[in-house]
Amino acid sequence: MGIVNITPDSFSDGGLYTSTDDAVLHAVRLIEEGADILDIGGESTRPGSVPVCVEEELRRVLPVVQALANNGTPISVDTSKPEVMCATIKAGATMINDINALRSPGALKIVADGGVTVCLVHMQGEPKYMQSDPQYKDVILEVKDFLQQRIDAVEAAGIVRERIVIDPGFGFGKALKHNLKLLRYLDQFTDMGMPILAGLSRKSMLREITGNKKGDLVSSSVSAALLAAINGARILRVHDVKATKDALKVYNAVTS
Ligand code: 8Y7
Repeated sequence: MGIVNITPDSFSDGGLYTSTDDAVLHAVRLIEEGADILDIGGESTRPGSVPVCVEEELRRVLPVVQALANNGTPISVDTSKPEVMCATIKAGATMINDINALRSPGALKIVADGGVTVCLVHMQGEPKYMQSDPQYKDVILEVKDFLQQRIDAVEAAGIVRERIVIDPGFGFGKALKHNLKLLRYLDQFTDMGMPILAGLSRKSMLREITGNKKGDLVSSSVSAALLAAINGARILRVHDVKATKDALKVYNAVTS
């Protein structure tokens, strides 16, 4: 799964490219690099980030989904807002990637009625404060319990099992030790019976481990993605599609 982040327009008048053009060009490049799914997002959910309103998120995301939908590569939309889910599903998105796990009022029904896939992500707290002091007694058990509760709610709303993906939510209200434990024991999520998605790409835990700066996290991201795959992840949410595919080719060659 290749990440397409849409940033605010840096220049909406007179610039060569708008954020829409930039995002579409980037998406096409990720497809060429071998992405099987694109994850399109218009609101930063990084730790400490501040939410944007529905209108602004739609203004960023919808034209990009419209440009890319129905071209053969499935489109996932990274959003927690029911209005954004509804509009992008109508425009052809086939997956909703929700770090809030469809807890926003109305979200369950929109995804059920749309017949699309959902990725349920675990998060402790909310993006603004989630990294201040995350606490767990048993991180694996607590994340599994939360995901099982959300699976139950999602199934009760009429979303079939075949359309549910689970994600422990690396970095979402987790200290380094929690992230490491989740990655090490990721295979303990396989008995929940749903495909596991892992998002580790360029996350701050990799900065903590390597001591590297933001611009120097490709090798550590690929390593983490490969470990996640070995431990049972079926979908890898990454910025560096080509590098990650190369690592997976080596893994597949050795194991097949
Ligand atoms: C994840 C994610 C982000 C993740 C899923 C970042 C939107 C933060 N991380 N979605 N989104 N899983 N499913 O650093 O780990 O990319 S945003």
